[in-house]
Amino acid sequence: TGALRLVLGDQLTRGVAALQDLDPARDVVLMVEVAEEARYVRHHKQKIAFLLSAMRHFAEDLRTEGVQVDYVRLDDPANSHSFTGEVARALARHRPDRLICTEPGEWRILQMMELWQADLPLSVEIRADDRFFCSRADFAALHRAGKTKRMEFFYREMRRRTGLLMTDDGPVGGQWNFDPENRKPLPKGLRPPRRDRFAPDTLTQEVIALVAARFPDHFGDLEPFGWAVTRAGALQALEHFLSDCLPFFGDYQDAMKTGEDFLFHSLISPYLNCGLLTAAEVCDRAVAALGAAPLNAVEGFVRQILGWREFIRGVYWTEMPDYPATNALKAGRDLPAFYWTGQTEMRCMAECIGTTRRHAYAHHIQRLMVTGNYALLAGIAPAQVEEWYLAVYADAFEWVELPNVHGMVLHADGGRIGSKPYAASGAYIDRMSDYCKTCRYDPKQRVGAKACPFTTLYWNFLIENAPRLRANPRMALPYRHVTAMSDGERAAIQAEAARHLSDAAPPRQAGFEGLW
Ligand code: FAD
Ligand code: DLZ
Ligand code: SF4
Repeated sequence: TGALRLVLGDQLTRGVAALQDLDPARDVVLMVEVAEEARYVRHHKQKIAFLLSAMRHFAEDLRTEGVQVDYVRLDDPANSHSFTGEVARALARHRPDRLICTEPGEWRILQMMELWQADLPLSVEIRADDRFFCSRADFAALHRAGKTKRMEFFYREMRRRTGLLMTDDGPVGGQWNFDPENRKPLPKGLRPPRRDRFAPDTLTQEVIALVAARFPDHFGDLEPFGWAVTRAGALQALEHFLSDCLPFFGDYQDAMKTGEDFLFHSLISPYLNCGLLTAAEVCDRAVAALGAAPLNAVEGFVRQILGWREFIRGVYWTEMPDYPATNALKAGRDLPAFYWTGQTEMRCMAECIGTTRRHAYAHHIQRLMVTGNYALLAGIAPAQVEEWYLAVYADAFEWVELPNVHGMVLHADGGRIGSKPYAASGAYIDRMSDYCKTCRYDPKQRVGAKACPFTTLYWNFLIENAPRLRANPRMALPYRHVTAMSDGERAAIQAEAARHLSDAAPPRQAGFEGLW
């Protein structure tokens, strides 16, 4: 055999680096389903089914093209269930002259690949992943030049480099960022469109049965399963978003509504992250929709992908491997059990955990301002929060999950991603959603029987973290309120917070796994 070309579950792009210069007559593409990847955190059932089905369809497409694919299934009795074990077995089967990989999305796997380079008796090439606008080397150079301190400046640099939404004189519309226009709650009477969901074909049904049998103790509903698992399906989902949702995407990007799991969001992150869509084509299509969709929507959407997604990845690779060990706010409480059960009287949390369980999806503001904000305010240990986010979302891979959770949400990195914590009380959730209307708590109350846990914990968070946050100029306003409180008021808040955390937010008990 010529080259053995490894394609991982999040590298399902025909043009991925390891497949460039493929010689179908001599080369073999290796794809492996291994339990180690499904279990290093216990991924949501639907996430596993999505990835395995997308992998199998991708392999089918390659075979149709005449490419030789060696595909190891999860139920293959000889499966060693690790990447390293399966690469070793494949080398024995094919005796290739070299192994070609694309750099992976996780530090953990890069370590693995570097061991292959050191230990295996053949040349192991790890190619840069060119599916991003900004390569790791480019980001590192920008970083050294001091241009990656804040997302906004990095984003402008990326706009200039790519020419997306640019004219000769500068940004289209004369402004880089239209975010101030993008903070509207959902008005009464505006119904989000029905979303395309994709009925499982035979192949996906087989995978669903496999996941049901092998991972019954993992979090999440397996069915109904509605994700696209092919490139054609992912493209259809993108077009559906562009025509039916993008025009409203900007205005209602931060809105939340009971029973509306998707609103105007694109639902494409699983496709982007596993490779069925590329960031470049998504941005190009969005820019082409300008006119049919207003500029604040198109710019807002492009910023998420060209700005945030690329910035987050750059931070991951420049800060690893030390990044997850930081804990700037010294948060150490256990993750409450209700993150896994959804059983809580907090309406907002029950809604956001519910959509997570049903779809392996929640939209950004739910992740940031509800489940994330609660974990920040309650002082949950970063590693436990990170494990949850990595497990429960179909789009979660460490390169994107970790900086979002550790940095953006928990401020555990001391400010690498954002200059201040996103901490907010129940008033924010009340303004941006209808959740509070049907909740047994009152977002305005910080103590007492109806005290909203977000509001109580918000003030408690400021009190507990005063030594660390008071000096931050962007926190001056909330700290003026804390200073204006009497000692008695502060003590009452702290007592209410302690009561909530011990009575209404107990951690998961041993033997609890059976519950879902
Ligand atoms: P849309 O709202 O339609 O946005 C379009 C696209 O922009 C997304 O598909 C995504 O590719 C990109 N994007 C938007 N925000 C971000 C961001 N902050 N970081 C990276 N890309 C972004 N996104 C993931 O892809 N994987 C994760 O594991 C992940 N974990 C997150 C954890 C937390 C705590 C938070 C606050 C955000 C996280 N995000 C993650 C970012 C964002 O919430 C999701 O990308 C988004 O909700 C996916 O849904 P969508 O495709 O409908 O997004
Ligand atoms: C997440 C995941 C799962 C559940 N299963 C597999 C698998 O069986 N085979 C595979 O190649 N990839 C899988 N993945 C995705 C990998 O975890 C991912 O490629 C690495 O984390 C690097 O980002
Ligand atoms: Fe959430 Fe508080 Fe509103 Fe209830 S009152 S939905 S707990 S923010």
